[in-house]
Amino acid sequence: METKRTRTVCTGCHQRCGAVVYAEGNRIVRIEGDPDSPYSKGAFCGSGITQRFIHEDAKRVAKPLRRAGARGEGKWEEIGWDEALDLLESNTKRIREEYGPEAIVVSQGTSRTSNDWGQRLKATIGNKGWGLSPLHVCLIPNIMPHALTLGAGQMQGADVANAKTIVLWGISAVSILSEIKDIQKNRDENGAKVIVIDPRYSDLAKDADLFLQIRPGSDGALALGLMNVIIREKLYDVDFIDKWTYGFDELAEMVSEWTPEKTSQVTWIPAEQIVAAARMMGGEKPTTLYPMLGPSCMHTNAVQSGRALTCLTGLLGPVDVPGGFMYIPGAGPATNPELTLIPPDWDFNKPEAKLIGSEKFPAFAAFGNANVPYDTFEAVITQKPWPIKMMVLVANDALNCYEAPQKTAEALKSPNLEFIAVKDFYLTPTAQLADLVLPSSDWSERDTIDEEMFRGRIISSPRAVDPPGECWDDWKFYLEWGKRLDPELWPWADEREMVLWRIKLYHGIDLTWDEYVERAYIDTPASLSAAEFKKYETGKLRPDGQPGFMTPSGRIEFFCPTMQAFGYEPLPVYHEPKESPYSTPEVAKDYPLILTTGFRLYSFFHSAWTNVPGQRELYPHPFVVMNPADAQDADIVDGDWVEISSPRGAIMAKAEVSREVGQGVVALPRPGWRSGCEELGLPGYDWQDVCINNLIPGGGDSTDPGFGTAPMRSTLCAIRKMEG
Ligand SMILES: Nc1nc2c(c(=O)[nH]1)N[C@H]1C(S)=C(S)[C@@H](COP(=O)(O)OP(=O)(O)OC[C@H]3O[C@@H](n4cnc5c(=O)[nH]c(N)nc54)[C@H](O)[C@@H]3O)O[C@H]1N2
Ligand SMILES: Nc1nc2c(c(=O)[nH]1)N[C@H]1C(S)=C(S)[C@@H](COP(=O)(O)OP(=O)(O)OC[C@H]3O[C@@H](n4cnc5c(=O)[nH]c(N)nc54)[C@H](O)[C@@H]3O)O[C@H]1N2
Ligand code: SF4
Ligand SMILES: [Mo]
Repeated sequence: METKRTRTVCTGCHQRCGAVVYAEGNRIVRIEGDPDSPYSKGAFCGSGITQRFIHEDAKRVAKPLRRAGARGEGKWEEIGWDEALDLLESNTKRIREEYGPEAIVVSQGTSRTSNDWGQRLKATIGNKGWGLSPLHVCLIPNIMPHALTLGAGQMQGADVANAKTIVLWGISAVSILSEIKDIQKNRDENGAKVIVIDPRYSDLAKDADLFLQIRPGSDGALALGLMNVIIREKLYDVDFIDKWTYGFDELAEMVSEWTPEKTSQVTWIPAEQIVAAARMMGGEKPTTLYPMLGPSCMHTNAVQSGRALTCLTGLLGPVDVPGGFMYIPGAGPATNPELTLIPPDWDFNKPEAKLIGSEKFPAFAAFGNANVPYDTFEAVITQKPWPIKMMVLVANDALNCYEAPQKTAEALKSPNLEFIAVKDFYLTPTAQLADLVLPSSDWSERDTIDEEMFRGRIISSPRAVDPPGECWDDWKFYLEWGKRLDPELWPWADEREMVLWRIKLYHGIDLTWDEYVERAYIDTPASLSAAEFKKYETGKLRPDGQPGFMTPSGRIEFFCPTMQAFGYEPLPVYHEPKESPYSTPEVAKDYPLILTTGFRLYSFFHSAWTNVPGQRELYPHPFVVMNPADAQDADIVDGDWVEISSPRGAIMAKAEVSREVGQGVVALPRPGWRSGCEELGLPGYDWQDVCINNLIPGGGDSTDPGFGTAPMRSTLCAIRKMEG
């Protein structure tokens, strides 16, 4: 049989590695990394390669399923897409008519390839923004400080290939696999230094020149302590600070109390390491900070920690130079108003915008443009501030995703929800509670386009094989649902037309489908502008063409008046996590260990793929990493089943006893091991028994004050050995 070769893109995670897929008929026979990809340069991981299994898996949902018994009973009837769309259309129209569009909440998990089409669909219903999404914990608390302090539309700006000092701050090797080659090359050829800041001695730490093992949730304090040394030792560029920053004197005064000794007490990092790190960052420049979820996304002090880190970037300036923090105009999340149908001046904080939680968490409404998750599930139960009657969850296993899943479950089981639809690959715990389950196609099976948020380059993504059964990709799903609601807003015949229309709209580039496929990696004005530097001098960062940054003062704002509008201090003040040995010693008596949850593994993407043998074999069981001293205290040895409890609840996992975490700190990885893997004879687990979010508080005062960020990476827990 003839072998067909297709060059496309793996969207198995946010790396977007270039893929070459070989197929015989509709069967994938081989997958390789594409050496021509400007990002991944041929790299490819085991998780991406198991696409072959996912494509063939007979257990995938391959046809729309309508609930046949009671909700959650597990009885289903296969139906066609026409009937499925009839159900969606009639429920959308009825509920919108009776209760208003805000009674319909459409959710979406982490960034996929259809984010902006999802927004268009929501706007077609009458709701603007993201609907529901884990944006309160996933990177947006980090993007907001980048916007406010540095005036940057995007978060990722670390030029690791050219920096002299690279600071990998709460980021894991898993999420930057495709950039590791650049870092290694830079070290080998240019002698670049690498600093890793993490509570875990991670794979990146193993290769670092300096590893700072930080107490979870104290990153803001570390940034202040580093700035203390940098300012005291004058390791900054005086001209740059004078000309391009705002509030330096106030910042300098504030950090003066953050001596290495005080910082050491708060962060648990030895004072001499803090001094050494500050000297390395301030000495061998350009220095580039590469923060991800660790420091400033999943803590009650998330936004202010993010502010402290971005102030450090400003202090270490100049920025927008090779090897520093780069500005990529137009590379932010897809927000073109013509596509999303959200007017550019739309105010998500006004009451008419109808976002649940916007009054309480004004910063989240402004930057997340979405309903606050916990408050939304509560609103389903109470039907206040307004009734919520319908949920459509696309690529979002809500029960495994959001904090306090007990609340999510109560909401999804509530009779108040008159209609629930879930679009996924499998009958996930969330899908099992639905009225309608819609089958989905994966990256090798769809004709769409990469839409990763941060890079600005077009990466074409044609299908290598046809999807099984009646699986539709999310683009087609939004198109067909949209057509039923307002065909004028959805005039395209298919996904290919949508792809080409979008490229024209976003980048002004006219392509035929064949050109799109053939050209593969296409530069756009946005990606090319990344090669221009010091754009703040030439006026290219501001729409008014004036020199300066996109902040109200036109400067990098150490002192940020806008923060006050959201209820925060204008300087990056450090606040202790709301639950910690210092802020709640009474809780720490019963729950003495600091808990960080959710670090990524080489296998699995969030709760997906624990059924896939090629992925599951690396991590057969749920596990928890704990220090030998803590294990010994509790009479636990490596491999024991243990119970991890917090004031919210308890879950179980196998103890992995290791010095990877320091004494007093416990780390639980992200997956929920929800599906069994028959091929390996390994079980699946209920979310009630193993989902890490059972331990995390939701709602009330348990979150970041302006953002609603749940403390997934800094709370308290206890561990005991399980009987038998
Ligand atoms: N405690 C704790 N909780 C966390 C985190 C943490 O670190 N700690 N991380 C948080 C973060 S950053 C995020 S982004 C969220 C992510 O949360 P989610 O994005 O909700 O992740 P999943 O739970 O895997 O659910 C995604 C579902 O989408 C399906 N899927 C995958 N690709 C597609 C597709 O193309 N189309 C469709 N229709 N379905 C698809 C998968 O099978 C899976 O069931 O989790 C958050 N939750
Ligand atoms: N294989 C795989 N890849 C993924 C994902 C996945 O589920 N699986 N998820 C994707 C998504 S949605 C996201 S948002 C990204 C996340 O990407 P990353 O943020 O890079 O990944 P994580 O491993 O979640 O967290 C990074 C590091 O933060 C550390 N950390 C924990 N608590 C703290 C703390 O208090 N301070 C500091 N400084 N560090 C801390 C963890 O130990 C971990 O090493 O990954 C993406 N890539
Ligand atoms: S899953 Fe692996 S191959 Fe696919 S994009 Fe992510 S790192 Fe690349
Ligand atoms: Mo995320």
